[in-house]
Amino acid sequence: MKRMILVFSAIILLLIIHRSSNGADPMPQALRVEINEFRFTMDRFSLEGERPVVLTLVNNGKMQHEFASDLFAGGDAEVELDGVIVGGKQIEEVELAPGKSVKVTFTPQKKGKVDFICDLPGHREKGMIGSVSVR
Ligand SMILES: [Cu+2]
Repeated sequence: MKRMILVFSAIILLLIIHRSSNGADPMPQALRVEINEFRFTMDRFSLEGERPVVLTLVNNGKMQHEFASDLFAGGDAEVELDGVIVGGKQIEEVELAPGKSVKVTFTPQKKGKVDFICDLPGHREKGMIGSVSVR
């Protein structure tokens, strides 16, 4: 009986190891980008393609800013603000009022370098540009 329990626990252990290593439910990549006048605090970063990303954007500035990018292209994205979640395809930009933060969940579809900018008039020219490299 003792032996059976031992074999049984070994099987359970193997199942657990197998589950955590087969990549069926990968841990999302968490990322936080703060925004102010006129920059993104993190303007260069890399992500793994085809693995979910939770991107938190925080507008610490005194003006409206946005995060516009092709990074979200080609897949589903979910935007969460104040407990409200809006999902959809073809999200191109997220605009934030001063003091607001938002969570964008998406999975990068294409590998390579993708830029992001604040597309409000004059903001990109003042330095609101960055790039992500998707591996
Ligand atoms: Cu801006």
